[in-house]
Amino acid sequence: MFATPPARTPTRHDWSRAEIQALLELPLLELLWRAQAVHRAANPGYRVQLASLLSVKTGGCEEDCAYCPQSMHHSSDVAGRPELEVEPVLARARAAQQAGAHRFCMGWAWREIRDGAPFEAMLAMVRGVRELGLEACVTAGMLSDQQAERLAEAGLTAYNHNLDTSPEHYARIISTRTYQERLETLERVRRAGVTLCCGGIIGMGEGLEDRAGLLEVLANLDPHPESVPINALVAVEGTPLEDLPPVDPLELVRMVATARILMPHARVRLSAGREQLGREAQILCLLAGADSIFYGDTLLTTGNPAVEADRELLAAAGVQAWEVSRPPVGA
Ligand code: SAM
Ligand code: DTB
Ligand code: SF4
Repeated sequence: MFATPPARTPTRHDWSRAEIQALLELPLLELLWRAQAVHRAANPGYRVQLASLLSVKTGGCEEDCAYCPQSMHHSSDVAGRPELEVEPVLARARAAQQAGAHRFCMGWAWREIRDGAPFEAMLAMVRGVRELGLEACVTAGMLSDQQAERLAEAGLTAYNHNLDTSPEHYARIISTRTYQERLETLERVRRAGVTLCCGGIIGMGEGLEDRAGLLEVLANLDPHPESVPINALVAVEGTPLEDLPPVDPLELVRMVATARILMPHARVRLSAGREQLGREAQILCLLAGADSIFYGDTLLTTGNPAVEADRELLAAAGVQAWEVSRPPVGA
């Protein structure tokens, strides 16, 4: 006799914006209670996944994303540094693994992936990260079907490509590529059989209806993205959004909780902006159903809490990280 597998929590792909906005506006404790109920049913044996980030190609990007310090359109354009080579990237992946990371995410400040030596290097990095036993994620802008297929062959676990905000607010944030192009990139990644990491940012001057609008597009993708990063804007000097006030931490908690209710089985990743959050607000995000964080003291170009601080955070919350099989030091 085979044991019956546990029933999956039903998932919907027909959410209306009004329904989502009503969730975002629930009394906070009611929202948290509902998110916890969904989370506990969908993700028994809750553990937090630690994902480390590395910027392989930094700065000088031709896109004009208003939040991004790597855009060449802004005075913040971070000091362009030479693109990292395969071996140093794999050394960083090994170090992240030693520190306890389970996923290694590599970023390129590109509008789209170009063929040639940098793409071959990207494929070698993906193969190397997978050989270590880590999940490998790449974020590098738009791609072709063929590039997506080659990344899949190299063993890529996930491709990160965010929708960032609602279709309506989007034009106020980015003019150099369309929402539709982003959706097409997501489709290509799906077709190639690579899992999707797709989320957005709050704190970019959007209204509640825009937050609901972003979640509406994400939750109505079928299947849902396997990973949903929820970022709070890191307002970097020199970007057009530099003067925006920080988001109220409880707004981030609401966003995480609503994402959890809408996408019960997705990994909801508490992403940029954690340095501005207190310990208690981060614990509320975990309670709301976040089951992953970026781990390591830098995101791509901006800061993130130190590894020790995150270990203390998880200990204070009484939450365990995923177990990682670590290769011997020096391997
Ligand atoms: N160039 C690629 C792209 O745009 O897809 C990959 C790198 S890009 C930096 C990855 C994501 O980081 C963006 O889509 C955005 O959601 C997030 N991001 C960038 N700057 C941010 C900021 N200042 N605050 C919060 N999130 C940010
Ligand atoms: C995501 O949604 N957030 C991460 C990851 N995916 C690539 C990036 C955050 C970047 C924050 C600004 C910076 O460090 O440059
Ligand atoms: Fe370029 Fe990505 Fe930054 Fe936009 S978010 S400017 S595409 S690196």
